[in-house]
Amino acid sequence: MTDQTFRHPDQLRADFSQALSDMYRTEVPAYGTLIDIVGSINAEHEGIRSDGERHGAIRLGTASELSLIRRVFAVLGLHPVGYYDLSVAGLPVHSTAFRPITTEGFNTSPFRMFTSLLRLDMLPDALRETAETALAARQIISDPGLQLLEKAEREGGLNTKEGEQFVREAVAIFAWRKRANVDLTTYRALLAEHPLIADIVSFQGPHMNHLTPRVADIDAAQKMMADEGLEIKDTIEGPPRRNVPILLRQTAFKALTESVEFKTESGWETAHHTARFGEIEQRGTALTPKGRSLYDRCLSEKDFSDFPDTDEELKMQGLAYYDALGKPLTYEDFLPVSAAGIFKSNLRDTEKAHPQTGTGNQSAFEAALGRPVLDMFDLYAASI
Ligand code: OOG
Ligand code: NI
Repeated sequence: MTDQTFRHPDQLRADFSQALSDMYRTEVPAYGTLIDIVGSINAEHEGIRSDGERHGAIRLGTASELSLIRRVFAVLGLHPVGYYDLSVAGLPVHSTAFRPITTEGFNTSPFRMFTSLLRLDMLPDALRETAETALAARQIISDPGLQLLEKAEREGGLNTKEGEQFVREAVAIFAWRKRANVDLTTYRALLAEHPLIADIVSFQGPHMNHLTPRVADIDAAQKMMADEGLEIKDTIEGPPRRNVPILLRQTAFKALTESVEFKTESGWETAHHTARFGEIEQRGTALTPKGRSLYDRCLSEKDFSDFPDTDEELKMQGLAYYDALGKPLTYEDFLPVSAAGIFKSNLRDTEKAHPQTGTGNQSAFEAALGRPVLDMFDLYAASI
């Protein structure tokens, strides 16, 4: 007899988040150090939702990869929220954040995945063809993974055993693969155009770029990271330290240099790639559209003295969301300017070589995704 009870998507996501963390810990040992630091700080604070709260970041190459990942994530109760245009910062990607959209979902497993898609339209013609050929040659999900995905879609869920297999196959999509998908000359040409392009196009799959535990006090964590000898970014992205934390503050340690094998006519040759790192985040109160425009203005003027810093004022001026009991809502999303800073902290000096910026194309992103992204403000407003 087979088990016909479906494992809940929130539970599958909890399994997925834990398995990704276990994998990343073996792939990027400094991430283990980060987990230990964050664990010791969070143990002294109340109100952090769960020990296991974290987000990941992945970068996809094609529209069909994005639509496939949207389907895989739907089985895990992860839904696309928001459109992030990184081209304004000169980066050839645009993104969304896959995340839970209900309070129960966040309580069971507060996992998010910042998901970027390469803007092939921003590449010069010759390189675009090279990239398209390399990307067309890869299949990022295994055959058993695809069969389970189709079964979940057909039947409306997966039982415990199928769920376990599906989580294994889903995690495998984001594993590091040492062997490149292109030869060294092609890799170097992609790298010369933009390191982000090389990172997305050159490999057999979309390896996870970083995994980010949520910490209760990011300033304390930053200091402990430095004490542990991790090479960290010099600035914390987002708002300054305040009495009432708002939105999101983030910092990262510098990317590792990893060896990669490139195919030659007679075998394999080794070279190095630098892309994967660890990040920490501290989350504060979600802002209303009015609060968000004030934040954006303060950020561009680099002056937060006008931003109220008590719950009473934030509430009275309609700048932040509070629930019926008066408790602040946590910001569950990301910030485009901070995201650009996180991307760039690991792209060394490429800005000078690539000053050209682009414009967003949300409709192309949504066409690739296969559905519109959800509006974060609608979700916050609906949950109070
Ligand atoms: C994503 C960078 C953005 C964040 O936390 O804002 C990001 C990437 O590097 O792929 O993860
Ligand atoms: Ni991140």
